[in-house]
Amino acid sequence: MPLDTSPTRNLALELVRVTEAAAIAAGRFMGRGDKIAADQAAVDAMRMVLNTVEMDGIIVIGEGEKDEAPMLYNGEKVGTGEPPEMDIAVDPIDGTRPVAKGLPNAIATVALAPRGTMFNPGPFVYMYKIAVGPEARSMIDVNAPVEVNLRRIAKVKGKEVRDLTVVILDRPRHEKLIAKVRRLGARIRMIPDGDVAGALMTAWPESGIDALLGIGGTPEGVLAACALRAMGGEIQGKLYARNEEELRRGREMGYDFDKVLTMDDLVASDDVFFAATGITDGELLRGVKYGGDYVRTHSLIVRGRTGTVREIFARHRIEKANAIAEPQI
Ligand code: VTB
Repeated sequence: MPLDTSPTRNLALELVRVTEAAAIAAGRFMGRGDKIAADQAAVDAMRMVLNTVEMDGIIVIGEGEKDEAPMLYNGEKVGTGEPPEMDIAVDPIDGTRPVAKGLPNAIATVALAPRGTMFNPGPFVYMYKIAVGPEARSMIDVNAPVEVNLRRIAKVKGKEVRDLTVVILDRPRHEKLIAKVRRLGARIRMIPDGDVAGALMTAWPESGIDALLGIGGTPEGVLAACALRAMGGEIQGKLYARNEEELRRGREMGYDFDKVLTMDDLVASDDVFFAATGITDGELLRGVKYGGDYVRTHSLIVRGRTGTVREIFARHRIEKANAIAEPQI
């Protein structure tokens, strides 16, 4: 094996430059009310830096179809073309609306895993999700009633259900779920977007978040699985069809909407790398900050094989940051 394919190389250390670039590019658009422009800037910056990473990468999870957003395309080749052969999942901005409005918890994310190991959701954009941190790993079941999951999570954490805090995307489709969680007495942190960050918070003790529940994007599910695999947490998913037509199409294409997607289904390797950089301030990461002659970023990077979680605070020279991100205002 040539040295650069050896498992001792921590690609996450290189990936952080990719998410930093995307965050710096997107950060300029905070509160400017234009989520498409923010996304475009993040996508361009991400592509530029991804192409400098020594790897033979293929985008498997490109995110963007659902929202008709600018995107890195599924099947797009990135990297220098040298080994190792990797699958890539990207979400240049998880939380484009929060960026456009200057709301919390928008992040730029990328994950890598060996070729062929990432779940390919095809055109199916939604899945049920339940995610927890390391303490509650293997206590969850996406098919079980919410009360069963919450009781098990509370028990293993030595708490009451009312001491739990659950992240749920603020969507009309979650009305019943929200009502149930309220009846059970747990606290809810409703988020406008950004369920990758929501899932990661469960594995981040300072966040105070115990679980993520509800239906969110499939790309975000795979990204969260890559990160949680490395951080020792767990996510389970199940594809969600919006209508009969989608269900029929899925079946024709060989997708099983009843199948529980375990961590191994979502990413079938421990050799996974994940990086995220904050765009706007949140529980997990600080957002991009501008000084007179520098830009500051805050990132987290994780590697599955060793489980090392690193936080990286960086100062970038303003000229360099501007070269990455000159918004077309
Ligand atoms: C979530 C969220 C994303 O998509 O996965 C969500 O994390 C699910 O879809 O930031 P809807 O928005 O259609 O409910 C995003 O909001 C991105 O679109």
